Amino acid sequence: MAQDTRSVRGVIVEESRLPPGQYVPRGRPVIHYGRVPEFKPQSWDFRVFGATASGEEHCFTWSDFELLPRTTVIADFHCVTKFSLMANEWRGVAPATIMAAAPPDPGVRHVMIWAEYGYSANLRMSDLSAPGTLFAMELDEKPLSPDRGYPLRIVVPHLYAWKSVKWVRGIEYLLEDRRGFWEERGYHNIADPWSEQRYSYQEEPGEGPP
Ligand SMILES: Nc1nc2c(c(=O)[nH]1)N[C@H]1C(S)=C(S)[C@@H](COP(=O)(O)O)O[C@H]1N2
Ligand SMILES: [Mo]
Repeated sequence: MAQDTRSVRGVIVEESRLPPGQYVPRGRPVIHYGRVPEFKPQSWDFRVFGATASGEEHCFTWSDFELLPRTTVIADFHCVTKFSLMANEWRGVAPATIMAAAPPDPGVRHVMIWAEYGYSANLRMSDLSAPGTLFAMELDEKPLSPDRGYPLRIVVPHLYAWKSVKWVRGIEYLLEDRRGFWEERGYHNIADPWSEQRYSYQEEPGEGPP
């Protein structure tokens, strides 16, 4: 069963509970595939492309992005390898802010989140607009460290953490669902930790692209 989400003086607080099969490790593991990319503020951009309402691509520079209003989310997150990181305080830009600046075509039900080096994860539009989902620039009142995704990562705390893409560079609006990096390599298309949607062989009809 999914957890409750509350809003306390403008801060989104996800109910803290351990999903089935998860444990709280000692320390705070960092994991990713490949190397930590270098941040180059001059050439960094955030592209919103694919099925936009206007048909045009929208591009934010780092100085545009830094000026967007920020909100705070306090939430746990759950890696499919079974560790969970509890009570993270993320601060950054709500997906709704990006979608207002660069709206999707009304037919868009899915998105691909793109990162440096071509890492990607697909999300349903409903997961992107869930109250706990955030484009985070800060963790626990400090800028993200390079290995946690500096300067920008998405956090999707209600799904397994491979969907919480670090070093994000854009959103692609999709008219048809498509699998991202791990979803193509045997992981579940939806990835709900509360029902242990770990692997693609567990998918029910309708939970993944045909
Ligand atoms: N760009 C990118 N983002 C990524 C990954 C990755 O390999 N590349 N790994 C994911 C996985 S599997 C997990 S568990 C979390 C880990 O986040 P953390 O290092 O902050 O604990 O990042 C996710 N985001
Ligand atoms: Mo993970």
